[in-house]
Amino acid sequence: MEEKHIYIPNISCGHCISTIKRELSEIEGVRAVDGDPAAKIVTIQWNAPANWESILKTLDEIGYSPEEK
Ligand SMILES: [Cu+2]
Repeated sequence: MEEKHIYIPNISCGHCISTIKRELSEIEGVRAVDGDPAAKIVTIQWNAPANWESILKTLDEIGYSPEEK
């Protein structure tokens, strides 16, 4: 299991977290997505076949790019 905590500046409320959860959960292998709207931090856990590149691509597509890549 891989895990990352990422800072996403575009997060402004719980709906943003819900959108990120919904979109990332569609990637096969993503196990858990959790976020804190106040801190703008999202925690993602995944196994293969998901990988960081596919997660990052989805985040970029939906407008929630992490600050550091
Ligand atoms: Cu929001």
